Amino acid sequence: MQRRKFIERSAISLAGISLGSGLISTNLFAMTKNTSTKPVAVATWNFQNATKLAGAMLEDGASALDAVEKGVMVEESNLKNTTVGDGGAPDRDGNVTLDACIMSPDGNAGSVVYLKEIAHPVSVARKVMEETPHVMLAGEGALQFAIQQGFKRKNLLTEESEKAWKEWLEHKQYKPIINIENHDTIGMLCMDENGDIAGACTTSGLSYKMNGRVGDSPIIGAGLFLDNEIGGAVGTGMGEAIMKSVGSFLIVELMRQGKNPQEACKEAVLRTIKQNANFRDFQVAYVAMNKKGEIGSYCIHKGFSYAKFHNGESTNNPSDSYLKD
Ligand code: SD4
Repeated sequence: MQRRKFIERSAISLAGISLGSGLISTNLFAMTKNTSTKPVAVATWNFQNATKLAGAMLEDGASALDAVEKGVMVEESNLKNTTVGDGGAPDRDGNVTLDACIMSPDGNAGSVVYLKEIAHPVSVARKVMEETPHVMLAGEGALQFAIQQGFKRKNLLTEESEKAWKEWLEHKQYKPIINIENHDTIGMLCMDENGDIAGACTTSGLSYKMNGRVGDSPIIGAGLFLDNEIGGAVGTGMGEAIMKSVGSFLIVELMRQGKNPQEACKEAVLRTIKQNANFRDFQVAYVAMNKKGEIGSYCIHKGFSYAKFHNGESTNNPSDSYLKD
């Protein structure tokens, strides 16, 4: 029987057997309560549908890698999410181009950038990791590879996103600044029953970006990094700032040096603030998990939160921020 269910059922039956003695039953229940931090799933923003799915899979014994892939796919399929997967906002020329990456506990990684017409770029990234000698495939080559692997082409520009893009075209204001109210990139970290960590990150990037622009999300070390001996980190927000500080790699290295996930995320954000005089104009946010299953997060602007699923409970957790209002 799967471990958590076993613990719950044992606790219930033990409590039942000892009904005659309140004291004994309480003690037995306390002894059998599951206090382990594993398994656990966390994701950027309030993507609880994604963490619930991944968390339920983990509790049923799935590997961190399978759970993290399926978890982020929830948002890739969500047409209301206009910065991930199907329904993602196009670039300024009307092309929907997707970036995604995945990392497994053994340190292997796969990534796709500027991928068109494929609704689940994270799964193509996993195929790159598992079926090729490479880490990253781009554009037309990534699309050809996906088709060879059996993925189906699909028009990802929905009526709504086309309409919004056409409205944007009327003013054509291109500001390489993220509206801090409009972040939807999903980065997720999962720790399975064995304590192994996997991560994934997937996005359509900045809305109305320049054609050819690639952000941090598919860059190993920027939007995602993990070391199964230490922990993992994922980022969201202004990709350019995250890339310039190799934020997720930095956080994992800071955890290696002894910082907890919260301290490490804060240090990475402080570096970005130091590096960018215009830091008030954009958001950068990180979530990190260490090998103990402890979670931390930090961001520039108030308003970021992370979703977590642990021990049957789904929560949305507001992050501490540098700017308080
Ligand atoms: C990017 N980091 O492409 C992504 C954008 C993002 O929520 O996080 N949006 O720069």
